[in-house]
Amino acid sequence: SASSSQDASHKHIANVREKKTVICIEGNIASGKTTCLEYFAKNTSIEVLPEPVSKWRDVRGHNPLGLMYQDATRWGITLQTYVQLTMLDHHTRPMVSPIRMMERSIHSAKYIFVENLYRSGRMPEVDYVVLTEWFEWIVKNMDVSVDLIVYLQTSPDTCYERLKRRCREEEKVIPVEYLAAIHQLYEEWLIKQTLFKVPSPVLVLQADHELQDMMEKYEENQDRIFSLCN
Ligand code: DCP
Repeated sequence: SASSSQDASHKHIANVREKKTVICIEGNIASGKTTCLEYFAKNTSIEVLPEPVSKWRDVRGHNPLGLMYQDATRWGITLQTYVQLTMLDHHTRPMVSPIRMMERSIHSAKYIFVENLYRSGRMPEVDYVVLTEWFEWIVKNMDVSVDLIVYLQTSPDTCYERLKRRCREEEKVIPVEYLAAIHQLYEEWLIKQTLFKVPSPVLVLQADHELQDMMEKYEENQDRIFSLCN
């Protein structure tokens, strides 16, 4: 009806007008993004949004993350459609503080994870195309802009060790080759910048160090991070 389409366009304008500074923490699986977010949640007053992985493991009693790791060809689009929705939700939420820090982004969901499923032959082209249409519509019509990407750069072997140590049930099937493929895509996207559009400046932090050293590194870089996104 006319009134509901008016409502929809009103929502769009509200979404686009809101001024916000958004920092995304990017990096491989088990690269230490959660620790980084915890540091900033504890030591600063910025808004911190962790990745909604608990939702991906339980949406009304279903576990699309687990299903994807069991049969990526069948369930990849199911998980990635839901990831895209939960990321859109994070990007468009009203700001409660002038600076927001997010774990990953709608951009890496598409450019890294969907791309990896497709390139490795585990996502049918029709699924890839439908997700791409959704993604492009969102980028065009919604504000999913980012002001700074902090890239936690690790070696796939480090991530593999951390992954085994944390022992998340769904992830037991992940081989080091999978982490190497994700790493390669991250490097092409954020370092070589040959893959897809990079939505913001990138700060690279070497993140192979132990937890305590990483905490110090975040402290050392805190001012730099905030000044880069002004
Ligand atoms: N995942 C996926 N597709 C996406 C995003 C994530 O398949 N678009 C998967 C990869 C992991 C799980 O979801 O198995 C959780 O994501 P992360 O690895 O980003 O979260 P972590 O908890 O591993 O991050 P970190 O260890 O860096 O804190």
